[in-house]
Amino acid sequence: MRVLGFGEVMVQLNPTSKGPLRHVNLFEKRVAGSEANVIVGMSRLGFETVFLTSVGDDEFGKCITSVLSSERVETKYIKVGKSFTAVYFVQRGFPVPGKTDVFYYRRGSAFSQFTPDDIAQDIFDGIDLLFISGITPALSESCYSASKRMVEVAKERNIKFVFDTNIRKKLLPDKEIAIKTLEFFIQKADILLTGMGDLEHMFPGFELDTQVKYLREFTQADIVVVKMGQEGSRAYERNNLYEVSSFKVEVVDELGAGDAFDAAFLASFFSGRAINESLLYGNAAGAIVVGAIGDIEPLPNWKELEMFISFQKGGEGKLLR
Ligand code: KDG
Repeated sequence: MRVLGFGEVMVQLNPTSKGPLRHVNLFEKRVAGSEANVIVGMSRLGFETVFLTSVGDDEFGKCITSVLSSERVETKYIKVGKSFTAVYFVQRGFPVPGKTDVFYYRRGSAFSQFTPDDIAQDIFDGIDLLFISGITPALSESCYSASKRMVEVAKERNIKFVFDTNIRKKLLPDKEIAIKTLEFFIQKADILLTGMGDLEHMFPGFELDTQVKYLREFTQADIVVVKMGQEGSRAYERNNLYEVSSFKVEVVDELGAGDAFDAAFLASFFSGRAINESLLYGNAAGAIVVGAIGDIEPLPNWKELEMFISFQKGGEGKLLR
């Protein structure tokens, strides 16, 4: 199965210490971006992957392309744009201990200028699945139009479309604008992924089941998956509800957990596993990724997922090495 992802990839500057950035002196440089994280995750789980983005004609752009290609992601469609490669800084453990904040330097970036005309038509050849998240259409008007065109072409070609609402409050602070920006994608998704924070942003103050009911009114998706962090995950089919609880682990870096979940859930589901088993693998991948720094680096392969799950199921006495 061949999977295509579309979105912005950034250089992440992640501090080596916690606290307000004004007092942080050392940062580690990594590559991250929600959609690319998912695609790398699926590549590690054995899927053929292709990524469409635009980077600047600069050192960070070269770094991004090289990281993706080292993960066996097809990078030949990556456009080198006229503007710069986006960067973001992470602030860890402040002002809410255990939580992470991000500061973007991405407005006007090479990717934010991506237009529908930048989509090579042959990129869809042989593709079975398109993955986009709510970050991409929120970046600029041209990114919105390009995302929409991607979905339209996918639909014309009977390619399955998976959408993660993935709301970033810094990009979509207003509830009405969030819904308006995401509506088309929510509607067209064959599988819709979301999280409790996203649902609360779109439908504040309602019970989870009611929020999902409202979301369902917008979508044709057969499955709506809700990531619930420490509480696990759920999948709503039209007439069935599945729930799998989370694994309890120490959180080192919460960034990228949702993307890891998506990658492992989708990889499991499209490899023919049952929905509840796919939720379990998604939860496991999320737990593995929060246990180490970086979005892409700790994404697990099948062997690592199995090893993690087996240890969690009381395998403490087992030898790891
Ligand atoms: O999913 C984790 C990402 O949020 C992050 O690392 C960067 O893609 C990103 C974004 O737009 O926030």
